[in-house]
Amino acid sequence: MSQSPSLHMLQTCPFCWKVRGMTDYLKIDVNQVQVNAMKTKKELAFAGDWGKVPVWTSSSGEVVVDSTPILKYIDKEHFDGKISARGDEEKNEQWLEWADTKLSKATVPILYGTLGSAFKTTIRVARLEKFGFISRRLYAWAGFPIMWGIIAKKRIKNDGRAPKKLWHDLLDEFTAEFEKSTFFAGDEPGIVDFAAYGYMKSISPFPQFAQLTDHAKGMKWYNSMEKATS
Ligand SMILES: N[C@@H](CCC(=O)N[C@@H](CS)C(=O)NCC(=O)O)C(=O)O
Repeated sequence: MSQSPSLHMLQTCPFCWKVRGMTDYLKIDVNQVQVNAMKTKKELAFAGDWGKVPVWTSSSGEVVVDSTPILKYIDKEHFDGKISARGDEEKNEQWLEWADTKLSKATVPILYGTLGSAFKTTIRVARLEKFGFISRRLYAWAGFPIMWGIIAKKRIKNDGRAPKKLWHDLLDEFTAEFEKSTFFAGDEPGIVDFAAYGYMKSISPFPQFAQLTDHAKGMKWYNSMEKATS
């Protein structure tokens, strides 16, 4: 008897949300395994030295790492590659790359860009993720100066735009590609839609999501994705 596929994940990880959107859309029965945020290397040792989430294990035991290859794999295994076939292949590749470089870099600035937001995010992450008793407390206090003081500050400085402006510019750029259709890929969501949705969805458990909800076109698309995956 074959087992359900499993997804090793972190609750707040944007790359995991990409995969979760697709499995929800395809209504795949997935065994979600929440890894300990402080022990990713150890708990993911079965996947070689990759050491990051998401990790997908198919029902036959095949292990796939890295969110975009996982999306393609799931689509192929469970839906005959129909999702990837939606839209133009070359354009899809170009925009997958766009999502994985541009949108992926916009999540940290909005969540950790100011002292107050970084503090709130860290506390919430500490609550949502699986930690040991001590490491949860350690993370809540030590995580935020690192995320805010080092990583977010550097990204904001490199980009030059305020985190909200960055997101609004990216959503303008993205939604301008499909003015006449519901999704990037047309009337039904394609692979780029799932990638982009994952990054945006990962902000949704945090109060900073309110900074994105006033982007009308972005929210129209986001709500359609939400509906398609529910
Ligand atoms: N390119 C990878 C990035 C995955 C990634 O960076 N995951 C983070 C969590 S959001 C992680 O597992 N970090 C643990 C580590 O690097 O030790 C993907 O798209 O899946």
